[in-house]
Amino acid sequence: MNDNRRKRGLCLLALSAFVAIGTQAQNPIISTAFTPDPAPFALGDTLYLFTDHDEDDAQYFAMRDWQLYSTCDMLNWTYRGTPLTLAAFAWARQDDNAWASQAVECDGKWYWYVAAEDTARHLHGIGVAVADRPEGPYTDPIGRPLVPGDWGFIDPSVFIDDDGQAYLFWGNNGLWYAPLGADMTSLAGPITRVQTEDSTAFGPLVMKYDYQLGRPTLKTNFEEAPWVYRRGDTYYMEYAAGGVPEHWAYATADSPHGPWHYAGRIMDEAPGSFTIHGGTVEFAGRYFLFYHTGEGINGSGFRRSTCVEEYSPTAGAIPHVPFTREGVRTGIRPLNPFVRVEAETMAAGYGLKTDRTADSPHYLRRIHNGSWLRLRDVDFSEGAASVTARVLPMAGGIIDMLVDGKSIARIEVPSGRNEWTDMEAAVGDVQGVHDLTILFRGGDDELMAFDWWQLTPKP
Ligand code: FUB
Repeated sequence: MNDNRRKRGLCLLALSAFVAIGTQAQNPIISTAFTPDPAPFALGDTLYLFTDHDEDDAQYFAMRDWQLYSTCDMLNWTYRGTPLTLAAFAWARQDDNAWASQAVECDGKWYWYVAAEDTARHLHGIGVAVADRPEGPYTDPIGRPLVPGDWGFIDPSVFIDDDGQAYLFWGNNGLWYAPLGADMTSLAGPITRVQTEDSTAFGPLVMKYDYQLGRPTLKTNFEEAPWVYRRGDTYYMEYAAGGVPEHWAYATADSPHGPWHYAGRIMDEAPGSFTIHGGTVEFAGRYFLFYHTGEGINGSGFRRSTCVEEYSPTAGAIPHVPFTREGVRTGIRPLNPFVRVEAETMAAGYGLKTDRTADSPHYLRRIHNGSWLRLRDVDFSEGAASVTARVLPMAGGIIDMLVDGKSIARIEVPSGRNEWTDMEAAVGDVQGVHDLTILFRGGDDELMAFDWWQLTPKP
């Protein structure tokens, strides 16, 4: 293929992604990496999103580390690094088994519970890593699995009750729980197996293949991925149900010890993915349900992406929540561009990757001709005089900032300096709240890396 045809092909691909994703489209909410098994945690005005990580070329479960994102507005998401890898767990098999996780803050410390393969048992068990900040650094304080490997010991969900007692739930085709010690890194009581082969507790039994028995058998509707929380006096357990492909269901109880009562289906089978995993979080007085699908660009059942929907419970009941492209329609607050905005903050994007480190600064990389990102609800206020962007020039190119399809600023990045540089450009007339698209243009090679940008207000 000659150069012009290839360039035209690339531009058409970028344009079709732009059109397909649409102006308001939110889902999937992360486009720079695959982000299965989302586990949100709200603290103050920030919602942290802990996710697993499917490799870009995964053909089966290929998961080596865990990632962190955050938002203050529910529209724009910032990559906060890859703070935890299998290397933190000396007892774990160091290949592709960094499975589902959940993190919580408790008394100023962050506890991240993960499933990884216990080398002593050749089965997944559950580990815990601790940090002073959500971004880490995380260390394994006990140097062994908190829950040693066994059949079905995956998908930890941590829950702290109103009286301060924390519990760890987990399980695949079986559900177990145990109280956690005050240190959050020990078990404070025996492991209890919950009776899940009960249709009033977790929904009608279904035919599934039993790997231990080696044949299909009538089994629990509870598949995996418990997600436990309390609202008022009611305890909720959301979970992946029905065998594969999974749908999302829930049960309620009057106590964390049960008995659980099946309460219904929340979501249908996830498009493009035989698994579904996530959970509800309350943030800024609103309810958001996170889950994953295989619908990201180049997505599949092993390359899954986080999505989110908003819903309103009715008298404590969770409604059936449909999958949408739009996701969250109304943000919590507009984005302030007059303070430094990380380049890795976006509502949607195409043709971009982030670094894969725990240590900031984080930045956007693999920027090519036609790569773009979009921010929602940017508050230009009374207008901006100029924009500063910190970039690492490579082949060089243009950063074009567009509002309502019109260019408001054009930052020309020269080629070849290969050191972080602050570039400036004038900003045209724009006031009030608008979506902002940042489009990168240039030649065939990698154009630059991009760290942050910031507007200066009109004097
Ligand atoms: O991501 C690996 C596994 O797939 C999780 O542990 C399950 O919940 C399913 O999402």
